[in-house]
Amino acid sequence: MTDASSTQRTLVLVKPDGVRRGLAGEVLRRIEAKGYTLVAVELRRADEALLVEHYAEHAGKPFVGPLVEMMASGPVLAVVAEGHRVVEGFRSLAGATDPTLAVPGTIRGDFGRAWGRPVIENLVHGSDSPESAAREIALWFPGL
Ligand code: IDP
Ligand code: MG
Repeated sequence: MTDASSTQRTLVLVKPDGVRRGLAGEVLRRIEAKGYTLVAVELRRADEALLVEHYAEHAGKPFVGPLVEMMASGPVLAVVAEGHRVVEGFRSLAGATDPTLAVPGTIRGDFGRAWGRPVIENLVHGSDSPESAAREIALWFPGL
């Protein structure tokens, strides 16, 4: 199929814990090995305003302060990946939010664990719907 409906994009972030662990390349490798296309890749530091906007759905939750602080603690690898059903596909590659329970074979299941800190460190972010993806890509890559 070559119609526009077959093309979808998602925003992936290798979070600072993932970059610190040296897993940026591994995450890109898994996205490419699964067959998705990289559209944009940028290593950058996110400022607080961007992160608060990015996590707007979690505003008011007790972990949002520690989450924004953790996300600003070092560089993030921001990635736009493309392919039919890539939003669901990357969520499947990432695994469950809780890295203790994430299934081995997933990024979080293979490389993540609990550290007993106020925010769950789970290495990657992936948009949770096509609507979230459009909103998040516009935030992180306004030029795309
Ligand atoms: P997701 O990243 O799997 O989509 P969300 O529920 O959107 O999970 O939460 C965003 C991020 O906030 C998570 O990836 C994790 O880092 C953190 N987080 C989510 N729930 C909790 C919690 O209950 N305690 C601490 N941190 C959390
Ligand atoms: Mg989410």
